[in-house]
Amino acid sequence: MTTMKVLLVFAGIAETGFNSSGQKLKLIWINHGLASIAGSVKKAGHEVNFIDLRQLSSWDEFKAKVTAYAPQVVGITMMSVDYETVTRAIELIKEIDKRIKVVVGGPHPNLALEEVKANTDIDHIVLGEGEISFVELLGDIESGKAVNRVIHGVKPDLDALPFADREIFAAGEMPIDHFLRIPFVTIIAGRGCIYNCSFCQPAERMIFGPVVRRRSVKNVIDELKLLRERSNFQSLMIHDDCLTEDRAWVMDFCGQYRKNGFKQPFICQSRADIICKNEDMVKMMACSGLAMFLIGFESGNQRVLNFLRKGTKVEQNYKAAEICKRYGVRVWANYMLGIPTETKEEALDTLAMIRKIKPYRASPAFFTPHPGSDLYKYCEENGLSLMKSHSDYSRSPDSPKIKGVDYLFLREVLEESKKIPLSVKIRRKIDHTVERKIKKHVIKFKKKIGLAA
Ligand code: B12
Repeated sequence: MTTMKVLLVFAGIAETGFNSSGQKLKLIWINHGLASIAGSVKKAGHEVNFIDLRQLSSWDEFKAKVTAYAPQVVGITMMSVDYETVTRAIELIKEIDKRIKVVVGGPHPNLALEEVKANTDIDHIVLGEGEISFVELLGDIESGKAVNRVIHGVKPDLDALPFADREIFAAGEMPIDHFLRIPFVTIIAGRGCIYNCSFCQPAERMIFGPVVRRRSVKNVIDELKLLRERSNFQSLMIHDDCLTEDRAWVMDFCGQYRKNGFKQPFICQSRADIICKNEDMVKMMACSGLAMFLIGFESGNQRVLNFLRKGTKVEQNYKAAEICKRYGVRVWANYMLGIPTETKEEALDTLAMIRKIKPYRASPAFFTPHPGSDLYKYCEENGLSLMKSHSDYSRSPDSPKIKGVDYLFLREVLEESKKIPLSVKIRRKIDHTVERKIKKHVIKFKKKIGLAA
C-alpha cells in the first residue's frame, strides 16, 4: 500500500467568518469528528494535512494552501449551517485540480442527502460515522476500485479507535467560562442521544443510530492521562449530549477520575429530570470535580415543554437548580424563546423561571429550526420558516427565525432574562479581563504559526 495525501478541512465559519479562531471562547474548540478521522487515517499509514478556516484570512489563502499541499483526497465535515462555506471550499478545490477526490461527511449529508447529492463536485458522501469507511474508501480510491458515491459508514467499536488526533489543531482550546483555567480540553465519551426532543431529533438518531454507544470509563481515563502528560490540562469539558443519562457510567467515571489523581474541574451537559432523580450522583460528581452543568431548561411553561417533547416538568427545572446550588455546581441555563406556538405569556413564564433560578450563566437563544429535527419539518409544513440561507441556522439572535413571532418583544425578554441579579457588573468586568487574555493568547498563537497578528 502506498501513502495517500489526505487533506481534512474544517469550514465552520458561517457564524464567524475568517480569522475567527479565539474571538469567542468556544470558537477555538476542536472538531472531534475530524480529529477522530485524522487519528484513524494516520494509523492506516496515510499522510494527513489539515486546514481550519477559522485560522485563515481569506479564500485566496485557502486556495494557496490547498495548491501547495496538492492532496489526492479532501475530506470535509458539514453541519447544515456550514453548507455555503463548504460548497465554496469544494468549488475552489475543483478549480485547483479536478482530479482531487472530494469526500463529505457530518450532520448535513445525513439530514439533507438529496441537497448534498445535487452538488456534482462531491465525489463521495459518507453517512453515519466515518473512521472505518473513510479509511476503506482511501484504499479503494488508491487501487482504482469503483466505489458507490454514497457510502453508509460502518459503526466503529469506540474503544478500538485511536484517540482524537488533537495535533492537527494547532491552537489550544479555550474554556467556555473564565473560572475554568487553561490549558482546557474537550472530550467526547459517547455518541448518540436517547431523548426525543422535537427541536433536535430524529437528527442524532440518523447520524449515530437509536442507541447511545459510550467508550469504556477506562478508555476515557486513558485518554485523559495522555492529555495530562502532554498538556497538563487544568479544566475539562465532556461534550456528550447527555452524559448523565448513564448513571452507572458516571459513578464509575467519578471514582476512577479521583482514583487516578485528577483534580481538574470538569463541566458537562445534563437534564433537569435526571438531576432531580439522581441527587446522590450530582453529589458524587461535585465531589469529583464537577464545576458546572449546562442544562437545557428550554422553557418555564409546561405546555411548551410538552410541545418540545422535552420530557421534563417546570417544577423539575426549579428543583434541579436548587440541587446544583446545594452541591456548589454552577448552572449554565440554556433556554429558548420564540418557539412555534409559544404565546407572549408563555415566553414571560420562561423569564420568570430564569429570574427565580438565578443561573450562573443565562444562555438564551431564539428558537431556530435545524434541518433533521421534527420541529424543522413542522415549520416547513406550516410555512413558518424565515430561513433564507443555511447560514441563518446559526444561533445568532439577531435574525428572525420564524413567522408570527414578535422578535422586538422577545428581544426585550431575552435581554431581561440575562440580567442576573447582583453579578452582572462584576461578570462584565471579569468578561473584559478574559477577553483581553484570549486576545493575547491568539496573538501569541498567530505568531507561532507565522500569521500576522
Ligand atoms: C460539540 C458540538 C458543537 C461545538 C462544535 C465545536 C467544533 N469546533 O466543531 C459548538 C458548541 C461550537 C457547536 C456549535 C454549533 N452546533 Co453543534 N454540536 C456539537 C455536538 C454536541 C458534538 C459534536 C461531536 O463532536 N460529535 C462527535 C463526533 C465524533 O461526531 P461528528 O462530528 O458528527 O463526526 C462523525 C460523523 O458525522 C462523520 N463525519 C463528520 N465529518 C466527516 C467528514 C468526512 C470526510 C467523513 C468521511 C465523515 C465525517 O464521522 C465522524 C466520526 O465518526 C453535536 C451533537 C453530537 N452528539 O454530535 C452538535 C451538533 C453537531 N451541533 C449542531 C448545531 C445545530 C450547532 C450550531 C448551528 C448551533 C448554534 N448555532 O449554536 C452551531 C454551529 C457552529 C458552526 N459550525 O458554525 C447540530 C447540527 C445539526 C445540523 N443540522 O447541522 C448537532 C448535531 C446537535 C443537534 N442534534 O442539534 N456544536
